[in-house]
Amino acid sequence: MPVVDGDTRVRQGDEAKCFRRVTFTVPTIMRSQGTILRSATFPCHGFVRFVHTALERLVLFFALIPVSTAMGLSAEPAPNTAPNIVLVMTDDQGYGDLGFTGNPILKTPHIDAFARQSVRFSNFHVSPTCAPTRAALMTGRHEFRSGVTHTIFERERLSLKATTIAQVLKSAGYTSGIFGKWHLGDEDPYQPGRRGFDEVFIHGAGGIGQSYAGSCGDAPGNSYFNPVIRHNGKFEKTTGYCTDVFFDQAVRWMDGKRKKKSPFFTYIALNAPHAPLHCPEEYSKRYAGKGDTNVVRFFGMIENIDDNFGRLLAKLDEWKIADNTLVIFMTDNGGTVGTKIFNAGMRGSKASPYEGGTRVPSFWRWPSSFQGGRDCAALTAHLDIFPTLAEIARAKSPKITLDGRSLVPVLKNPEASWPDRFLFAHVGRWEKGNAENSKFANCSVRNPRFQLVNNQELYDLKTDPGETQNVLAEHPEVVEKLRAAYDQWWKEILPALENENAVGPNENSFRTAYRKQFGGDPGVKN
Ligand SMILES: [Ca+2]
Repeated sequence: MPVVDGDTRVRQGDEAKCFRRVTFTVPTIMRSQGTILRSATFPCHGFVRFVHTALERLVLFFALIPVSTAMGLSAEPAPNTAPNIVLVMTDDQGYGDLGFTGNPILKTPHIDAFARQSVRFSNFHVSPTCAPTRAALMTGRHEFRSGVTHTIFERERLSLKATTIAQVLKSAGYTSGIFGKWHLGDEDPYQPGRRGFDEVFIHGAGGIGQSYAGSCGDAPGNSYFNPVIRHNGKFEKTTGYCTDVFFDQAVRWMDGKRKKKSPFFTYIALNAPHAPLHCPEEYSKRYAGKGDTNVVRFFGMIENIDDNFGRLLAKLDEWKIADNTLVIFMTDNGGTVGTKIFNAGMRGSKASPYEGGTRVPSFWRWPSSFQGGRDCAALTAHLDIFPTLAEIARAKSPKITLDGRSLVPVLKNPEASWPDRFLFAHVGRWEKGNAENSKFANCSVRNPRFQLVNNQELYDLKTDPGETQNVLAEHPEVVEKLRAAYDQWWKEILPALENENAVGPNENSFRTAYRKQFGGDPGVKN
């Protein structure tokens, strides 16, 4: 599978040069009920770009005419305006950490109600840890292809050659905002403001208050209550609990955008309920006596998320934009604290290559386009979000080889044909310099039925979803196919691991920026 990122990047100061070798795909000629019928690819060279742009506008003009109208038939009820997109992703909340999925203690009434209105992907997978999932979500490609093999030590940096979904949506007239956790590089060139996001309201590193050697670290001395947030490059002191702060800002920002009637992409990537387990007392006390201290706080953090999520949905109703807004709820890796209470029968948790490490909830609601209240058992993944959003937004997409595929067919019909596929999971996090020796360390490859773990365990997920019986010896032909796919994949990704020998700065990048803005660290007089 060729990696063509190098042909598609457009960096500041290099734009003219890049335009001469970029190939754009105009994804839509006409559409019917939101489904792209065919696409056309136009090479774009030098002055030809002007002609291309004019042609593209003409094509997009016709693309806005529904097929039924163009053919003189009665108009379909499907919306012609691009939907708003709101993606909420929580941190370290597992599949079982919801009332809807069967948790016996936790109360999540708003997310549960939302799930009942949604298409629910019941076999949806992400990466085993935080930054890797974000890399795959942003690019539609396995995170290793963008150099992300860890959550710290510069190995969380998303390659500057990568194209993000925010960049692609911009081509369709979207404005994008990120609220919460970026975790794909704290140095300025890697920040979301340079990767397609117009509004950036984030903490640093993988969590509020974190600090590691090198670039990865949050504002010095930061905490979950009244956190300092970096807002479009400048630090701001906020008031309140982090999750409330992120939702508040997202709602404020969306309010401004919806008044302008321009489509927006809101990416709310919470740091909660990731440890440290700091929770507003009013929430933790709801679970007093129902688990150990960590469980009590963890569930309290999730119920706080649930209240905020309900508040967000109520705003969409109040603004009368809920019908044409795609809202997605998901989490970023397998369960953590909550698995001791309920893990939905799965083996493994965060940072594990088994089901419990990668299978997460994934609920999608877009009332004006597809019917909710249905389950989809197709083997799906975070990799699929990029092509799905690009198609829904009718965006032009750079000619990139993606690992994901559009979910539009199964959103419209959860029983639609969905060809078999392989999904690859690798926990990464190997010792520096040890990538080549880590091929079979904490990894799995799967198809819709079988999962091969660490090259030596095979599980039949159809008959054994808890992965208790190694049936490797009974299915040599299955093992052979999975191994061949994995070998090919590993061969492809090794050359892309560009961060393995990266050297970070002597000081966390956020700390440097903080000191520059305020003239010193917190509590230090200058
Ligand atoms: Ca996480």
